[in-house]
Amino acid sequence: MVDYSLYLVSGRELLPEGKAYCDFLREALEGGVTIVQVREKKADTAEFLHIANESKHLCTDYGVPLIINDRVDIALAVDADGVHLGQTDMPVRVARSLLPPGKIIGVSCNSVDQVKKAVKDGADYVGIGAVWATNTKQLTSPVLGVRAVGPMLSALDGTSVKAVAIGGIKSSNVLRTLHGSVSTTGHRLDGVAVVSEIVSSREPSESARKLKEVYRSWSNSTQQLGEISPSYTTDMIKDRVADLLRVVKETKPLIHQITNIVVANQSANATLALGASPIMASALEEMYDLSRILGGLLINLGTVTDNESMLAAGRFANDAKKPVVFDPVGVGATGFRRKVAAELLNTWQASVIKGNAGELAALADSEEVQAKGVDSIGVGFANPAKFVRDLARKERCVVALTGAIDWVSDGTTIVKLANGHKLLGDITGSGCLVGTCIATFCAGAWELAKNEDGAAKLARGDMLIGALGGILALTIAGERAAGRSNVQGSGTFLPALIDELYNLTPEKLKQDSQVEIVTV
Ligand code: 3NM
Ligand code: MG
Repeated sequence: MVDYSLYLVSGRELLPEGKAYCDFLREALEGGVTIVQVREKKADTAEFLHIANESKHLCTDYGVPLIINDRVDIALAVDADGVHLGQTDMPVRVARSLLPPGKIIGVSCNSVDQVKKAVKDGADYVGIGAVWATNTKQLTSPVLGVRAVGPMLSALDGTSVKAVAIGGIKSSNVLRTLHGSVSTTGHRLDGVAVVSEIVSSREPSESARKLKEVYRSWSNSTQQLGEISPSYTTDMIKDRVADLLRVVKETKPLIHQITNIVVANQSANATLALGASPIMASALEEMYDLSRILGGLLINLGTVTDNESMLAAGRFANDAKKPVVFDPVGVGATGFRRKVAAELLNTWQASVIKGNAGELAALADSEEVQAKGVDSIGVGFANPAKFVRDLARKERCVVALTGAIDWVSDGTTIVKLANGHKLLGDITGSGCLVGTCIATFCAGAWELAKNEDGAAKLARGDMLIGALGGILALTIAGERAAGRSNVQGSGTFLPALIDELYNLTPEKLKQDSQVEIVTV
């Protein structure tokens, strides 16, 4: 059994000045690298052979397999454990026929078709990349993004072919990479491959150790989203949602919102009404500081002018294991919004994605529901329960589909919520207010879990309950506001809605909520 978990690819040109190759490799092995590939793009044959020999001795000392990039002759000459082949290198079948039995063959893949072909050709593992942008290699194919890895892993279902991701993987994004790179069938990566993060480090053993530690805690974690999740009952959901409102009122978490000009004021008021504290900040320079103190982050795509801040805020929030709620307002409306949303979701891991049918259909590349601007057209999905469950599995987070009926799933549990009132559709930004309320309840969930070990998680806390709580709070407040005798229409409804959020109690929330757990 080969351990692919921390796959080091060499790149001598990246060594820090004065660092000898053999010292570097020994330190990296000491730090826990589990497999080594010697990649020499500029060396002539004699030099390549020399480096391969030195590497072979060191790897043998540590019991770590040695792979040679591209050159089957060098692999044979040093009795390496295998070769790694690019798409334009020697075909797998030819390499297999030249190598002794039992040698490892890996193939670089940039698409599902390439993975399928590698499997058919008899590869032992695939290197999936480039997952992130990198300066280490002149890329010949587009950067994949984390979200493209899952479908490639699906192509390995039912085979024994292993997979590592490569390209721009650092200690700062390795958990995001591992968490995001899972197929909807639950197929995960077997490891991560890195060049610069270890090679250009002054302390390669420390860099390796850090990466390995993240991999270890992630692979040991049992609470993977969509795999094993707590089994909920409707009473449990109602109790936990009520608890979150209590926690929000007690702890007054800071809710950082990068949102649009249309709803900023009412979103800030809704946050305050729930007992939390809003900050509507969007300057790039303050994103880091805010990530240290916030309880929840909301990123709302309503007016896209702050993409750099949105990227940074989400990364910092992931790093601090805080909830990130993404509201892809009008994402189907323009190519630009689609592009920004994809970039955001490839960079950080959302904890909750909430949207209407048109928005979520656009995110999921589904033709089933169309949108006009920020509004959905038509009756919605034929099977909304299955839709949210599948999108949650794909995006590796909780998905909330809002409408007359709201559907929420973490990829395992699917919950149907029936609260709400028509007047919510008659004011602007009620969907955005749902996002605000979800971020606020998720902050409550984070608060409850902040001292738990979250080594393998992108956000601490039960984000399913956070999402349910946010939706229930707004829809129940909407019902209560609409029932007030002084509410004449949408104009008087909005302040009444804020009042009802202000007066909402854990008891009212529990009493009014219409929650149903469904299966597909
Ligand atoms: N292969 P770093 S990306 C060697 O996409 C290599 O197949 C890639 O280096 C591929 O960890 C890459 O420094 C370079 O970004 C990875
Ligand atoms: Mg090659």
